[in-house]
Amino acid sequence: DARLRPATGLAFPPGFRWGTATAAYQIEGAAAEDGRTPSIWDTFSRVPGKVRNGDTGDIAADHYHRIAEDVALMRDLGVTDYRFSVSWSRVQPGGRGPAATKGLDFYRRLVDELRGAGIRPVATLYHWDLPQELEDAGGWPHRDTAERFAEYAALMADALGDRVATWTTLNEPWCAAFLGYASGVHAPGRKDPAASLRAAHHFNLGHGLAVRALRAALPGSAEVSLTLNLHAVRPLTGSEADRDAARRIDALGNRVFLDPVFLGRLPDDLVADTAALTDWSFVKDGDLAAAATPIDSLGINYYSPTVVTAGTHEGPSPWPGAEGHVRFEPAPGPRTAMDWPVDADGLYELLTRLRDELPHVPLVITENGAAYDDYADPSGAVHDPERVAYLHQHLTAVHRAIEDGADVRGYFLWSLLDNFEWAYGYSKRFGIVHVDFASQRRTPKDSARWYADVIARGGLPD
Ligand code: GBH
Repeated sequence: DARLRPATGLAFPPGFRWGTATAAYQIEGAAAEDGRTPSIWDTFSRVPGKVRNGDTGDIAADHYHRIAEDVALMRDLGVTDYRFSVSWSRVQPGGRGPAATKGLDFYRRLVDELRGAGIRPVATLYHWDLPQELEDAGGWPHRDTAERFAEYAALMADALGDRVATWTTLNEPWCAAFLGYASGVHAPGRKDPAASLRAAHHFNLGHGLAVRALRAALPGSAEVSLTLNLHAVRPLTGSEADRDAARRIDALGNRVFLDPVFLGRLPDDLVADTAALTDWSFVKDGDLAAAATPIDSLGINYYSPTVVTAGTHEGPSPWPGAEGHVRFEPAPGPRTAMDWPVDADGLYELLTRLRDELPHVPLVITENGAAYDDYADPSGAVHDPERVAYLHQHLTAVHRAIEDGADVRGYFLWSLLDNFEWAYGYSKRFGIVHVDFASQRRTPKDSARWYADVIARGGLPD
């Protein structure tokens, strides 16, 4: 490796993967081009009041038409990897049946451009944009959606398996199940806690069936993963009641996915805590074995910790059954523009917990980053000092976890570009590259230069 090693500061292991991350609906635009049919986010973003300012992903960062420019930005950053997601309804309109050639061609061109720039493509199959037709047929609470997802995974492996070796099935099934079907702040906007638990199970099942499909279609060298937004849960005090509140949120936020996927079982306490909502009879023989099909690494998205105490919170909440038992406490300290607390210790806590609980599973930070209101000076340069500080703190926490034995293989910064921030529309900017959404002009921020320097050194400066 010809890279400079830091003379001082914190060096990361050789071969560490340095990346940026995006998602299809957040950047691509071209919502109705080349045969793409609507996803639940196209529908949801048109429901008045659901997305700030009535924003949609119709145009977004117009990435669909700007592959060369956006890959060139990444080449300048020096990233080794790029994590993107595939728009299901672009490659398989309606979510079933034959592939759309033009949709697949777009991803082939993207991947070829990346490989030409020496950047490893990391493809996520599902980043929340279910084809609307599948939602109309019942969505993720409906078992058939898991089967459709596995078919789509097979289709993608056939189409791109010759040039993509790293695959992620789902991004953050917690958000998709509980923000989508329980609190309703994300698409499809349903407020049905019992349905959200069915959705969570069908995500686990769909993930496992997709892993099997990918394994069947791909050469043995393929790496298959799952990305979870694990919650770094802390009880406010050491009291038994607060620790029980933390246990509940750990079950509903973490173990609802970790236990099926890594242990092939449902947490007993989760089943007990949700007994008033469901008897879990939709879990069929063999489902948990399918969910537990071995994977090669676990992706973790981390933004901030979750502090809880015994109490109550209002529904419709994304924590089915916990409303009468748990109160969420704002963590102290500084906040990002999302009003999320800045607390890198939470990332260290998560990584060392996984080191202890899943000692043989390699870990990858598949998202970390922050929204801030950056500002341009008269020369046009875009400054984002808070983002640089946030990234520095969190990479320091990753380094500390690695020193303490966590097997962390890579870090993907969220996000390459300012983009469609879901229910917040374009009002929140997570990019290290500024996007002027009127002109689509890209301007790397100070944080982009900082990240390029980190990558070039293979670690953090002092
Ligand atoms: C990710 O989700 C998504 O994968 C990505 O598409 C998105 O753009 C990015 O993050 C930024 O939002 O109430 O203060 O404890 C983030 C999932 C779940 C993270 C809720 C923050 C609550 C923070 N989010 N969580 S707080």
